[in-house]
Amino acid sequence: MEQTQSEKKKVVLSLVQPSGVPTLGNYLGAFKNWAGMAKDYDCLFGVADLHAITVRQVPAELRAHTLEVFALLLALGLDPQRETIFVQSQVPEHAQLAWILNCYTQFGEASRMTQFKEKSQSHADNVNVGLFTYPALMAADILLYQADFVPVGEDQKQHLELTRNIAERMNGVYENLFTMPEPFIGKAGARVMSLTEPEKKMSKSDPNQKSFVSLLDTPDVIAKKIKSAVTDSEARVYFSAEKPGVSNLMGIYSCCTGRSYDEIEAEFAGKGYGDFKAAVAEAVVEELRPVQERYKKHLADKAYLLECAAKGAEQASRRASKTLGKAMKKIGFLQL
Ligand code: ATP
Ligand code: LTN
Repeated sequence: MEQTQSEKKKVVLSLVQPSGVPTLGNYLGAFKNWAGMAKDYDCLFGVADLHAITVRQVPAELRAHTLEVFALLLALGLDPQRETIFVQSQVPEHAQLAWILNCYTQFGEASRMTQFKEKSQSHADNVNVGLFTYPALMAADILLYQADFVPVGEDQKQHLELTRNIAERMNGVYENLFTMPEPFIGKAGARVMSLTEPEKKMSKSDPNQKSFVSLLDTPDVIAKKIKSAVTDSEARVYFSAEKPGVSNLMGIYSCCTGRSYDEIEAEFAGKGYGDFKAAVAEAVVEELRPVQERYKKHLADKAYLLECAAKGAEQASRRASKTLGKAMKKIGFLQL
């Protein structure tokens, strides 16, 4: 009975790049939803290390960040006994299906990806082909597991749309190959902006440390970063497109406390940015405290992390190989 029920559960999948220590943006935009979905869905979560090398990485740092992000996934409350938690490079089917999907992705549609355009500018010295075909690898991540829902921040919506186009195109040729995935973008925290340039999204690979709150920052550092966040000269707390800095801090405060923008405006009526920023900092510290405590515990136990990663890779590969085999057969590759 249990078995049949779990088989019927909808499949949820999402990955995060080990391109640095995850930020408050990753947490509010994605991770916070992940832990909540684990109970009701058949969930797979992964560390997208293949994606991370589209930008030059220092080998020792890539290895360390991969383990750190893995530990963070466990710290969110995800359970490796229940969810499949894996490292992308350990599951070769991802790279294999990605090649196939590359051949069903049009040059024009890949050229329209905002992330490609942005990263080509921010890494102008290394505009590699991997950066360009990044969305085909992401589509492979998703389609391999026949995912129904993909919880991501708003910045990934365009990649999801491309994934759907590829799936639809291939299903048109090879009936019933892939499940059509839906993005799952939580309202709160869908786009947390940089603290220093609030027109840009908060990003863990931003070279300016002050632009993001890392999930591992101490309470002191969090308070300092929020205190120095860019605001404006009109010292009044209200939400407006003309006040991106203050509006971003209100969004963060709202996510951490559950209060609406109206309630926040009322709370800080007649008060300046000093009081407001102190309250935001405290709310962020409290929000992250339990995750940080569990994270430190997990990171101290490398043997356990490696054991979980090995188990996750095996489970993921078993599932992924079914879809890959089906695709290879339908496309016409020789069957042995
Ligand atoms: P990088 O800085 O290396 O590009 P990233 O932090 O932007 O990395 P990922 O690590 O791949 O990107 O993101 C993991 C998840 O966090 C994704 O679902 C993404 O949509 C979400 N996310 C990333 N940045 C933000 C943000 N500023 N606000 C909300 N969600 C975000
Ligand atoms: N591209 C995503 C990370 C990512 C992902 C995925 C998210 C890689 N593969 C599959 C969801 C599903 C990013 O940069 N945020």
